[in-house]
Formats: sequence, structure tokens, C-alpha cells
Amino acid sequence: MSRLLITGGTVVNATGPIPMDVLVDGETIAALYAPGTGPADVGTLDATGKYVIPGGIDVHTHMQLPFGGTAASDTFESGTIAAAWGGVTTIVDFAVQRTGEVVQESLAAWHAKAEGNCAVDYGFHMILGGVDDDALKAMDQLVDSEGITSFKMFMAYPGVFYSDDGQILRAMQKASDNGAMIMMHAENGIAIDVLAAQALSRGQTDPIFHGLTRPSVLEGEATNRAIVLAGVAGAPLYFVHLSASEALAKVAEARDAGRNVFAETCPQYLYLTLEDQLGAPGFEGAKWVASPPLRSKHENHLPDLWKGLRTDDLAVVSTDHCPFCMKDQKELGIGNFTKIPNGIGTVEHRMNLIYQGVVDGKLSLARWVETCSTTPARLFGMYPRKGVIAPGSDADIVLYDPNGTSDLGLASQHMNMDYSAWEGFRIDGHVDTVLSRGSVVVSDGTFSGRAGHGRYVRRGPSDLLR
Ligand code: DUC
Ligand code: ZN
Ligand code: ZN
Repeated sequence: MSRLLITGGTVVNATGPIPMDVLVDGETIAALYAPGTGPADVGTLDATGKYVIPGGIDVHTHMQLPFGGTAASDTFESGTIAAAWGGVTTIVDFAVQRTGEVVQESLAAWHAKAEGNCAVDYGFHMILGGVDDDALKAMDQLVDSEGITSFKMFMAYPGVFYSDDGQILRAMQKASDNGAMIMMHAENGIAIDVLAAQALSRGQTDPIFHGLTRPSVLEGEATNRAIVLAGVAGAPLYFVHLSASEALAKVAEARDAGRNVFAETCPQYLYLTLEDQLGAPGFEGAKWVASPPLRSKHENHLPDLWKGLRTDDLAVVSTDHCPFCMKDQKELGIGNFTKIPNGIGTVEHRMNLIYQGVVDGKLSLARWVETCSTTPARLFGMYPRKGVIAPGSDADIVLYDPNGTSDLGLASQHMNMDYSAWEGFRIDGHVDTVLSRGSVVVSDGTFSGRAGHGRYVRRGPSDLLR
């Protein structure tokens, strides 16, 4: 296969920026050279003035997820093409086992959806919707033979995805035995359902009541409960889509105590608010209905989350990419906010949105790469194959132009949605060129990849457990 030297750029790994040329040989990175010292008999890709970063890794997506009588509007094809446009070269999606389903059959159904359709590499976590003896046995088999080393459980959505504390404890005990990571959606769903029913009975049907009936203290409570349960089981724990100061405080406390507790947040919780988006007039706020909900700008959630990213109490930025169109999908909840499909589409914009944090002085360049690529790879058993520009790693590489701009919105996006949750956001940077395992898939404003190029990534155990 062909060799390609990426010249003149600044390589940014989690360890920091350094001017280097990068030699790609086939699908992998062969070597790094001091600028101008690489081989002369190879093709070149000019990265002058650009950052050369490991491809983004989004460890929280829901392509084609059935939800609330409809399904997330991005297929594995459209969603991974959008990911590529946004500098994301690996996604980890959630295969779903519902109550009563056989875990391995549910997993096979997710493979069938994804195989041959992805433009970038992909892996799976497994959602456990029904913990019983068979599901617990299946956890071992998935870890040993299927390359799935992380299992998501829900303290929210009673009757849909919900697990009670006993089921959670049993799964955590299993994870403590087999080295898997438990991923938790921490919101007290039982209490939320009471508040939501009470709101509806008062005639409070607008989208903002989705947020007002899911108060941040109920995320804090569930976060604390999950940490206690994981402590009893001796299991590692990773909180998905952490949105609230109360939850972050509990994670920080556990980490300070030396516990294997980790958390991610998502761009929507760093930039968008209950009042400005979810509270938009009429039914408009439905665009931003997701769980957990956007938080109040009158509290300290947003600055706390940015701070958590700096201090590593938040280790990862993912997206919880779960797009729905307004027409025929979000509209299912007109007159009843509980029927609005939950989710926001962001897979295409995460690298840009978090880079804006660098421009705004909230994060370092190294931390941008660490939270969006390196730590996701390390926490979820893909490192050093993914998440780093280093010899032997997959040549998943993004040339990021700090002098470019990106205007986010419906007119330019590739996600399969009829609106953008990020309309009007202007980013002071631009994804210029994207390589997925050595193949250029985006350059010069053109997608040159193909559905089917993306391969299933079998993951190992987490690299970050103490
Ligand atoms: N939250 C969402 O907003 N959508 C899908 C599932 C979830 O937990
Ligand atoms: Zn969730
Ligand atoms: Zn999710």
C-alpha cells in the first residue's frame, strides 16, 4: 500500500503540541520525523499551519435507535459520514438488549444494522435492559469473545430501559469479576415519572416541562447512589452524559477518594441552556429535548462542567448523538412533552465545539485531544490502536485548521435531520482533512470515503483502571 508523508503540521497528542511530520504506511502510522527529515520518495500531504491530531472518538452514539415509537434519524451510514465530516474516525454505539431479549440476539441485530454501512470504524457498548442470570452470563461472553467490555444501565426510563438497584448491583458485581466497565445513565427515573405526570395533570405540556420535571438534584441523587452501589460491588463506573453540578460534585468526591469513577459530558451541556433552548417559544424547544435535560443558566452547571473538563473530573466529551427530525418525530410530543423523542444530534460538531473551548481559553489544545480522542480510546480499550498519533497506531488522522471557520447549521450539516440544534454557532476552526486508517475520507470540502470502509473494533479492557 502507498506511503504518505504529512508535512509541515503541528502534531497534537494528549501530551501537547510539537511540530512533526507523520509517515503513514497503508492503514497505520509508520513513523514521526522532525520537520523536513522524513523520506523523500513518498507522496506528501501539506499540513502547514494545521494541527495534526488523532481522529476524534465519539463513545456515545445512537444510530437508528428505536425510541418512543420512532427511531433516531441517522442510519449507521448517514451518521458515520457526518462523523467523518466532523473529524470523528471512530464511534462506539450502543447495542440495546430490551427486557426479555437474549443479549446475544440483540447484539446480532445491531451488527446487522452497522455491518457494511459505516464510513468510519465503529464499536459497540451493550445496553442491558433486563438483568437476569442469562444476561449476567452473556456479559462474560461479550467481554471474552465479542470485544464488548462496557455495559450501560439506566436508572431512568422506568418500563423501558430501567434497571432497579438490585439489577444494577448484580451487573456491577459481574463487572467487578470480568473487568468490564459499567456505564450509567444516572437520573432518578421513578421520581421523574411522578413529577412528569403531575405536570401533565396541571396542563403543563410544553417542552420546557421536560427539563423542569427532571431537576438536577435527581441526577445528583442517582449519581451518588450508583457510586455507592459500585463501591459495594468493587466495580469501575463511568457516568454517561453528566449534565449537573450536583452529579459532578459526587464524581469529584469519589475520584478524590481514589475510586475508579469516571464521567463524560456532552457539548449540549457545555453550551445550551434550559431557558435559551428548551424554553424557546411554542414547540420549538422540542429540538433540545434530551435526557438529562439542558440545565438552567441561572445555576452554575455550565462553568462547573468546563472546570470539570480541566480538572479531569470529566474525562471525556461524547455527544449522546441521538437525532430526530421535528417533522413526524419530535412532533409526536405536541401537547405532551413526555412523548417527544429524547435526543440531540451533534456527532458532526463535537470536535469543533470543544475546539472553540480552546479558542475561548477554557481548555488547552492537549486537553481537547485528550477528552475527544485519547481518553475515550484508553477508557474503552482501544488504545494505542486509536487515540494517538504514534508509530503502529491506526492512521486515523485529522488535519485541523485553526485559521478556518465553521458555520454550524442545517444548510451545511450532513446529519440526517430537518433542523440543527446548533444553528448559527460559528467556530473559529475547521476540520480540513480526515484520514480513516490511512484513506483520505474528507478533504477540500469533499467526502471521498464510502459506507463499508468502517470496520468493527473489538475492544479490550479499560486502560485506566487503578
Ligand atoms: N438520552 C437521550 O436523550 N436519548 C437517548 C437515550 C438517552 O439516554
Ligand atoms: Zn442515557
Ligand atoms: Zn445515550
